[in-house]
Order: sequence, then C-alpha cells, then structure tokens
Amino acid sequence: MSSIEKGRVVRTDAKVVHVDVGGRILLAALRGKLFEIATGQTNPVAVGDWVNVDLASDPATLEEVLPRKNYLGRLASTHDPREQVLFANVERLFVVASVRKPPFSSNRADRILAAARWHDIPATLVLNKVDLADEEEIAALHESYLQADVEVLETCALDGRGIAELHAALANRVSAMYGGSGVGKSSLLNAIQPGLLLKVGKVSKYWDAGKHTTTHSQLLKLAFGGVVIDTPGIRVFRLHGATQQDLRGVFPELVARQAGCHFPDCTHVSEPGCAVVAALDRGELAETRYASYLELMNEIKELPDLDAAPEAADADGEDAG
Ligand SMILES: Nc1nc2c(ncn2[C@@H]2O[C@H](COP(=O)(O)OP(=O)(O)OP(=O)(O)O)[C@@H](O)[C@H]2O)c(=O)[nH]1
Ligand SMILES: [Mg+2]
Ligand SMILES: [Zn+2]
Repeated sequence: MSSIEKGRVVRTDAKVVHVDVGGRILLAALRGKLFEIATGQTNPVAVGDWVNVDLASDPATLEEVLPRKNYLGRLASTHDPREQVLFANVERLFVVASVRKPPFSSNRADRILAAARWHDIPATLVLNKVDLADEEEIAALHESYLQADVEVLETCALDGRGIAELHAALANRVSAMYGGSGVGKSSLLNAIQPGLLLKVGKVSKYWDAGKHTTTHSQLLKLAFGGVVIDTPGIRVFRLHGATQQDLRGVFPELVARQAGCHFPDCTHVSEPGCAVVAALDRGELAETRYASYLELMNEIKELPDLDAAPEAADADGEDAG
C-alpha cells in the first residue's frame, strides 16, 4: 500500500505546512528538492495548494505540489524581484475594502482587481463598514466599479447588512478574502459563521489604519459548504510579471474604449487621438481608476531586472505576516 496521500494546504509556516488529508490536519515538512526547482517564486507552496504527502516518515513530508488551476501572486518586495504566491486554486476572490476607517483606497483595490483579472480569478469588491459613510458616497463608489465590470457587495459586519449576500456568494465554492489591514475581513467571516472565532483587531484612532491582526493565511471550512481563505492585511500590492500591454487588458472600462484610439496599441498615457483620455475629459470614466492605471503603467516601466540575483527577503515582503 502506498503511503502517499493527497491533501490541501490550509496554512504554511517557514518550514512546515499544515495539510488537510481527508479531514485530518497534519504537519508536513517540505522536501528539500521543492526549494531547488527554479520557479522565480519566493515560496514553493501556498495555502490552497493540492499536494502529495508521504505519511511513512515522521513528520510527514510534502513530496509534490500538484498543478494549480490558478493562483494570485505579487512582487515579493521592493528588494526582491521574485513573485510571492499568496494563495492558489480559488474560484472567487473577495477584495475587501472599507469605505472609512481605514478610508477607501481605490489604488489598492484597483491593483488587486487588476491582478485578479490578469490571473483569471473572478473577483468581487466588498465595500465594508457601510455604517460609517453616507449613501451617496457609497453609491458613487459602487457605480464606478460596476462600470469596471466588477461585482460589488455592500456590507457591514456590525449590523448585518449584506451578510446574507456574502454568505450566499461564499457557499459551496473556494474563495479568498484579501485587502488592506483593518478593513474587516475576519469580522465578516465571523459574522457569517460565529463559530470561526477569528481574532479581530482595533483600528488605530490616530491613523485610521488597521494593525495586522491576522498574521498568516488560513483556509477555513464553512459549515454551510465551501471553504474560504482568510489572509493578513496588506499595505502595498505590486503586480509581478505583467507587461504594459498585459496591463492594458485588465481595466475593462478602458478596454471598452480602446477601439476608438488612433494607435491600435495605444497605452492611453500620452498618445495623440486617445479615446480613453477623451472619455475621461468628458467625465465618463472614474478618475481614480485611471490614476491607478497610470501609476501601474509607470511602475512596470521601472521594474527591476527579473534575472538579477535576488537579495534575501522574507516571503511576506513588507506586510505583517
Ligand atoms: N464600524 C464598523 N466596524 C467594523 C466593520 N467590520 C469590521 N469592523 C471593525 O474593524 C476592525 C478591524 O476588523 P478586522 O476584522 O480585524 O479586520 P481585518 O481586515 O481582518 O484586519 P487584518 O487581520 O489586520 O488584515 C475591528 O475593530 C472591527 O470591529 C463594519 O462593518 N463596521
Ligand atoms: Mg483579519
Ligand atoms: Zn488610448
């Protein structure tokens, strides 16, 4: 009888991985050879990965990471040009953002939404803490993302608004919650399933920012069917590996206008006869979205040489966990 079994990674630490094998969580050590495969990535295995584990050794060893259906990755850090794999094999990404405390960051949301599109992961924007902003402000945000072809949910983890909708969207599929710190990712999951008892943080009075309460990504089973990955809040999200032409394809409301541009490969930055800039001037596009796009375009130009030797950096870059 073979001692190799298939399981799903629910958490990763520096040297051990927590794997769900048939409902039992066991710790597996990473086989050294997994680090030797030149992938250009900081971590050979991520939460959500399906893996083969050898149960004959003690501790068990993680032998192989099975091919991924998809994954979300980002630039590891400003000092490390490799890709950090955040999680793998998700059917929907919930990009969670608060409308206040911390204030809504279109820049962060747009970067993550662009990356999700680039990695072919369907995404929903969750506008949380709707109890803290007025209706017009929320409606305007909501509208700008519908224009960007993004599904939007308005939620409040405290008074229960939108919780039934989020519950339905999470049921019977594999999802991930991702976004800034203190926006309410863990609170929303607790509201959906109180038994999860995830630790939630305080939002700092002085900075209106979260404090990195969740320190590691964790795959959770939902009692009503489905699994969800809770992740630590991030500060910066930089795309990894996308070219300027790739980026052009992941802002749907710009893609919808590009047939009208004078140059077929117009990047909508400074070319004459640009239909995107014309639409922007007429007030038909959200300026914040275009600003995010421009910033990403400039950043891609300045990316470090991917073949350069990476400096040592921890896998989670500049965030908490
Ligand atoms: N007013 C209001 N506060 C909320 C809401 N959702 C969460 N909070 C509060 O926001 C704070 C941060 O919530 P968390 O759930 O810890 O946020 P998180 O996104 O998991 O943060 P990290 O784990 O640091 O990434 C807590 O004090 C929550 O009580 C909401 O809908 N309205
Ligand atoms: Mg959390
Ligand atoms: Zn253009």
